[in-house]
Amino acid sequence: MKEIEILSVGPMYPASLEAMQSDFNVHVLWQAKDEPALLARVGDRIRGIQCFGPYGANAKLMDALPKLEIIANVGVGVDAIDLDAARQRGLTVTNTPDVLNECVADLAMGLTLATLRRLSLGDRFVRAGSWLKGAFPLGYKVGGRTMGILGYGRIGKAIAKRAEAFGMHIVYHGRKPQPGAAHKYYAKLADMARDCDVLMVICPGGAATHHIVDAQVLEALGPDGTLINVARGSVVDEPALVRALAEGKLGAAGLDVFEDEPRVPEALFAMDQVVLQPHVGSSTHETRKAMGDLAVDNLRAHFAGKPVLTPVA
Ligand code: 8YV
Repeated sequence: MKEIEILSVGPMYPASLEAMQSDFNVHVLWQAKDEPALLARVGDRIRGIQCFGPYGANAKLMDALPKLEIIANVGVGVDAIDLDAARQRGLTVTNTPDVLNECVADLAMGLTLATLRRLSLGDRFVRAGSWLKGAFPLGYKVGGRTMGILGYGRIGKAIAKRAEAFGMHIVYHGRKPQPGAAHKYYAKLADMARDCDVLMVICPGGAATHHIVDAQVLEALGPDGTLINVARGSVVDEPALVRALAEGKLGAAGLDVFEDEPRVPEALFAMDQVVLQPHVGSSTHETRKAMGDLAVDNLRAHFAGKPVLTPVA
């Protein structure tokens, strides 16, 4: 397959990149000093793209690659890929579901614990020598609280399993109730927010979920409520979130994702009730390798004339 030319538009795990480079002729756009020059030079020979999360593919890029057949994303979320444009051009799009469920769910639970038990603040307290001057303020018990899961898919269920092991009670909201689900369904997000202590955001990003966690939902979650977002920043109205936290209308937040990454609203930096992470849900050696390898396997299958392993519907 060495004659097949692939464009790598975003970083991937080094061992997976090496595997892709050993099978294909890979042009690494994200390492190029002059991206337009690279595109102009190789664009009309590229048959596959490998993306990564926010490094997606828009219609303009697809137009610059007239022989493009497949877009293989490293990541489950495909909101940075223009799926309509891909469909119109008859392109195959793949992602990397399942292999990241456990690590994203671990981080979701970690943020829940860190926020309720104030772990980051406690760490800062000890380092600053403040313990010598007095006791650390109390946190909140995890067990017995209700977690409302927005997006009861594969990762949502992996989070539910962990939260239940910590003694939490689970409810969920999505477009429709899931047959045979073990947990109570809410048709309205604001109703679930009113009834839960921790709102866990783990639904896909994109137009359909843009700002569905708005000021009304945040106020329903309330001054004793905690928002955790490990999905996409676009799902939450970020200015409304900052306002609700500043005004005490929302209790606390644990955030791994933001609307304009890597830019994070500076107002959050001074808030002790907020735990911040740099979009690291899937960032472990094991999972990033599994994601990269799956993307490469999708490319291999496609160019061998076989069905791809994990197509995006
Ligand atoms: C990636 C993710 O870390 O799979 C996804 O959709 O959000 C993560 O696994 C992310 O895309 C990189 O920023």
